[in-house]
Amino acid sequence: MTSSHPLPAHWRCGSFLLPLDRPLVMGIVNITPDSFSDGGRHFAPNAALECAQRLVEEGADILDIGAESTRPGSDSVPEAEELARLEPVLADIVALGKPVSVDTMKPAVMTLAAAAGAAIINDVAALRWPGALEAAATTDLGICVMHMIGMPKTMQDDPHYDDVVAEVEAFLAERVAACEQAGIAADRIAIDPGFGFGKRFEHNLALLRATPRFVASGWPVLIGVSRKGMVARLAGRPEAPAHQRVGGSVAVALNAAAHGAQIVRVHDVRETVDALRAWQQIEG
Ligand code: HH2
Repeated sequence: MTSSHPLPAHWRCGSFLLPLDRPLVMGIVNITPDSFSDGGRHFAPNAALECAQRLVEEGADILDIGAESTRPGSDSVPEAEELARLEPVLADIVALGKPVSVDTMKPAVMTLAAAAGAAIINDVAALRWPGALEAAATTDLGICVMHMIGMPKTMQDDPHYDDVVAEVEAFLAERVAACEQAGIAADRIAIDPGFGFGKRFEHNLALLRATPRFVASGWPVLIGVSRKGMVARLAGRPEAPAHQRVGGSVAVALNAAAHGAQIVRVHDVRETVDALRAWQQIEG
């Protein structure tokens, strides 16, 4: 990626200007029956709203709402179903007053998100679906473009790279350029290497270690490793179930923030906020 782009002071996300001089914690709310870590727990609208409220109380800077699981092997959810999961609850979550990110690949869902007052489109397909770039460009929302090989159904089928960091950088640079060409202002764009999306453990680790390189590009960097399999491997307990990956997840988030990542996407908001605050106090 080019290093000539100067990091803006803020990430412009609809009516929110999110500061980029301290790590932002993005709390995950999955309105799905099948997410890898919390599938089914927040599927009912009331449960989703309660989860969002709790994450705000715990100190989340951003709420990321997903209505389609993208875990390895998952099937795509039909558009009508994804809309039906979000519609009953999105406006109520927006009303909590925090910037709301909607985790989707689908243009119709992006349009719904903007209409409901969301602040960010978080697209694991980096606006590559037909109509997604145009749908995002007609909004004033912040955009997170993430690297993924193929689609979740098949992305872990023998992923291969000659140089994973260079290839992910090149992909993100191309998607950022596509966003800018479509009229999305530079200060609306953030990038994400896409941990676990078409990557083996070695690829994920190389990308994590390259956090300073991504940060040097000048685009705000979002890191999403929370409770993923790589955390269990890093912690030396590869068999640990998702709910036992909290300590490792916090350590990785802290490491990413210490290397300059501006946004960490996490399930365990309280623990991550505590760790980041303690670290910041020590650093002065
Ligand atoms: N990871 C997941 C979903 N969305 N978005 C970004 N930008 N970066 C990520 O790393 C990322 C993401 C997968 O995690 P989760 O939402 O907890 O699980 P599921 O996809 O099974 O709902």
